[in-house]
Amino acid sequence: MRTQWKAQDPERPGGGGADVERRSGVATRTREKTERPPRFKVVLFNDDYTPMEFVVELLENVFSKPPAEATQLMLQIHNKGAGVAGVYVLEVAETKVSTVHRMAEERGYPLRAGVEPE
Ligand code: TYC
Repeated sequence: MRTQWKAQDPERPGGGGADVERRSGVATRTREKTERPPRFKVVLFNDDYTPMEFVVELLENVFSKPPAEATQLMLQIHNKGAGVAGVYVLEVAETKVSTVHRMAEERGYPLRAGVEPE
């Protein structure tokens, strides 16, 4: 039977997981629930030169949209000026934007995408 426990020991009776800070004299308790990381929208912008088929292909291959949904979304961006291609944690959203810009530039298209908080 253990009778000596370090303050942060996860096996310490009544302690551990939601550890109590004892050194400062202020009782604080860390949250047991993990915060959901913030999400970011990847927005695609309309332009007059990028072919519709290329935007549909991007929405299918980079944003994993089924073909019918990709076509609808492309038309919505075409008609309204912009649209949300997907929602991701920041690092993934930024990578999607880089991929869109690289693929468009490779073909000489001016397509632009951006990230904004959800
Ligand atoms: N407006 C383009 C065209 O008529 C199509 C297009 C749609 C371009 C969506 C960009 O994000 C875009 N060829």
